[in-house]
Amino acid sequence: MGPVGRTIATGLATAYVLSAASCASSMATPEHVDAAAAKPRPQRPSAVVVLRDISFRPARLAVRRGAIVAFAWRDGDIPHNVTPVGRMRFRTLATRKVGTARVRFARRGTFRFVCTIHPGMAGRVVVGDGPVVGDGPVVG
Ligand SMILES: [Cu+2]
Repeated sequence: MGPVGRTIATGLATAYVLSAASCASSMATPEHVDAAAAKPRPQRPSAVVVLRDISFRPARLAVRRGAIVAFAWRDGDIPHNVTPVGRMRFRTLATRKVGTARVRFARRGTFRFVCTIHPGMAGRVVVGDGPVVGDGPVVG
């Protein structure tokens, strides 16, 4: 696993920690985690969506307004893109096989997206202000 892979693995672990903390206690804030990490990374993602097995994992994700979501391509030789559909849009992430791309969600609402190459490969990010919105754990 190279440096990039390690970075993603760390991001994933952080996302799961934040997710678990949100369920267990409102005392555990993302600020505490960031302070412990002590890494100056302004674009640090709050959550990671992995593109693997011709699917977005997780396919549904709820985040707080302003959260940065990293999309990580991890499907070997199978290319994917992230193309917004519906009323709420964000920038299209072009077709690729490797790497990551970060998106900051500054507005509230449900952002739906698909991979235009693979029918049925779809996901959504629900952005809100409250402790729980949408139908997934809140992170970021
Ligand atoms: Cu695809």
